[in-house]
Amino acid sequence: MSCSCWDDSKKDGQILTLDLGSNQQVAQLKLYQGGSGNEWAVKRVRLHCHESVAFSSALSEPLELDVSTGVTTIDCSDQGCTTALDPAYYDTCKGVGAKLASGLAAVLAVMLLPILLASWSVLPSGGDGPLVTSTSTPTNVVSDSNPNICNPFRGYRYISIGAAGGISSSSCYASWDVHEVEAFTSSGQLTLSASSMSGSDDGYPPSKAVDGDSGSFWAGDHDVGMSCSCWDDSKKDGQILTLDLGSNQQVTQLKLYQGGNGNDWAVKRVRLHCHESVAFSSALSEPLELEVSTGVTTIDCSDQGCTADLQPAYYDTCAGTTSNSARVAVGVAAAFSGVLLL
Ligand SMILES: [Ca+2]
Repeated sequence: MSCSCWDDSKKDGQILTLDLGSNQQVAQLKLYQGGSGNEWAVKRVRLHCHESVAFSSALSEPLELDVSTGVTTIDCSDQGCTTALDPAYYDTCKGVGAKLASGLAAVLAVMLLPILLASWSVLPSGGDGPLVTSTSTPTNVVSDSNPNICNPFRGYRYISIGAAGGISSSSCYASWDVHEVEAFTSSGQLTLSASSMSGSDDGYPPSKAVDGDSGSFWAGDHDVGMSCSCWDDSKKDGQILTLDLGSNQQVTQLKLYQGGNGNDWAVKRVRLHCHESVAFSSALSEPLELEVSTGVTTIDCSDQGCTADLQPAYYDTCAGTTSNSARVAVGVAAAFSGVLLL
């Protein structure tokens, strides 16, 4: 975190998540750092609002604001957020104070509010309904400098795959199994390493998802509960696997292997997140959400967006029915990231 080796890819590289216990309308947040002269205080933070432990960049863009080395009081209302800094803003990297902080934060929040409202208005209303296609409307595209839908072809170091639909196992506390993930560029297959911020079942670490053996698998933490019997959309990204490509790579193809026909621990839908640091940075891109096969899902990406091929065809793990919507899923995924490239 030192200014001596800081670059912006480290934003969200250290991140603290607060659990409010339940959905709460927060009127004030107070952040206490070590105070004037403290060498471990940052000058700027990002606030992320989310409904599940893992980041959900579909829910909101982060609010980025300058903070005090001492106490920063962030007051929020339906008009946005403003800050009061005590002591005043101090540039921890340059060692100088400035007075721009509170005004800037207020402007930022007000500018972001219409964007947040636009995002919320197209969120699924709950349950496990059809894929939400309305998020492909260009309302989420703010400007060239702002995020759009994750497209691994654009070149990122990390791709996270989050569960976005339940598994057929009837036990609520059963977890998602990912047997293997492969990633390719125009030069060939990449060597991947994997981790999970949502935890793992003992004996089934994330490395099992990238070991070249489609028989071995990563099993997510059972505490999240992926079963259709207790699924709700707040669990999207509740189990998530992060792939490290080693360096920034333009991925042309991703292959996701689940346990196959009849496997009780396969999900019917996933979210892809593209990011530059291990912790999610929702400023980089919205997730690409798509239906997947219980077997092998091949996701091809180009500068036109991504399409998916499902072998076997899409099976609704919650309803227990196979449908022709595999083709729909392909179309939706294509439109989904294609429209947002405009
Ligand atoms: Ca494996």
